[in-house]
Amino acid sequence: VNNRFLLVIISIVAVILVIYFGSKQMRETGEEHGLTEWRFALEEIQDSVQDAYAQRFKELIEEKTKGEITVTVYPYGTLGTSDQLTELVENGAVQFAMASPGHLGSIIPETQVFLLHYLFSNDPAVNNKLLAPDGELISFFGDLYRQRGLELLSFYQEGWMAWTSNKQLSTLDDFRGFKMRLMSSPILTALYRAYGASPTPLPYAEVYSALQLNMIDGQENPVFAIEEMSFYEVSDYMTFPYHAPFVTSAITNASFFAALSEERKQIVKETISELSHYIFEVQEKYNQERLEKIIERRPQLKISHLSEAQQNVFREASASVRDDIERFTGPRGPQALAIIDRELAKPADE
Ligand code: 6CS
Repeated sequence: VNNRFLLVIISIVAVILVIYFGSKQMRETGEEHGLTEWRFALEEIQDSVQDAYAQRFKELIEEKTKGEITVTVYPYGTLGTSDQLTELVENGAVQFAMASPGHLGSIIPETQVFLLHYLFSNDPAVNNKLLAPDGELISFFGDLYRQRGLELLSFYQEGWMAWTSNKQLSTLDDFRGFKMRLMSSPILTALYRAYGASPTPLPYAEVYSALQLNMIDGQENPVFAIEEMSFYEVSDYMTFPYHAPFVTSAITNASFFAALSEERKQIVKETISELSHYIFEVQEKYNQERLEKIIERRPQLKISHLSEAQQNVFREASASVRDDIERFTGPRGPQALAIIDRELAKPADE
């Protein structure tokens, strides 16, 4: 009787293990195991730039696979914070997501080079070329993402970040003791500390109420986000320092991607390449239209642009962080920086 009991227990455990590992495998390897729904998780809400990217991705993938694959888009707030979305892709529960360097510092520290101030060109079209899916940066970072079980599909910009605040921010003096909300990557803390501010990392979803309750004095984000998250309602000033565009990456689970047929891989790559041009135009349009909306809805918001001389003060104050980049990124950070500098120094038509 005892032996029979043991056998039953062993069989039950075996069935549970097979179901568990089978479904894990299926989540990770996708198509070959019959996965016909691809999940795409965003760090932003509906009608954002990331949503426009994912919705177009959905349309193109469903069209190109003749409906064999459906893509379900999960906007911010439905599956977790930015860091949690990256984890969901790492463990295969979600196939695609956006992952921004602002939140990737502890996972892929090298991505923090994108957060340096006054690194990019003043011309967003030049930056778009630098970040293009067929560019050197994608293959360089591709290896680093793969080490984390992630396949890097693309980098793209979502527009210049503006500061919104409860006081005018034009000088280093203005930042003294200023409680600045930042995304979670450590280099951002170092940059704002170099300006004399008191950096406060917080998840995106908590920024509005933190501004409203005066737990923070300001934050930075692209204009479309300032509009759709209503940050302008709880800020008196909006300043354009032209210090950094918001950069993000589109990612997928590496073993899911590796298990796709060559044809499906090609479809994904082709779609990503089409999206590079599309999203550049969308972000320009959204940022422009929503700035108009903000001005209309809150005429008392004081909007200013830092002059070149004012920008230079911040450029110089941020240089110490750039010089110390390896401390934040490890040895491959300076290599990434060298690629960026080299590409940006090339004449425009190359
Ligand atoms: O500030 C943030 O945390 C977020 N900002 C934008 C524009 N997109 C996602 C990101 O997590």
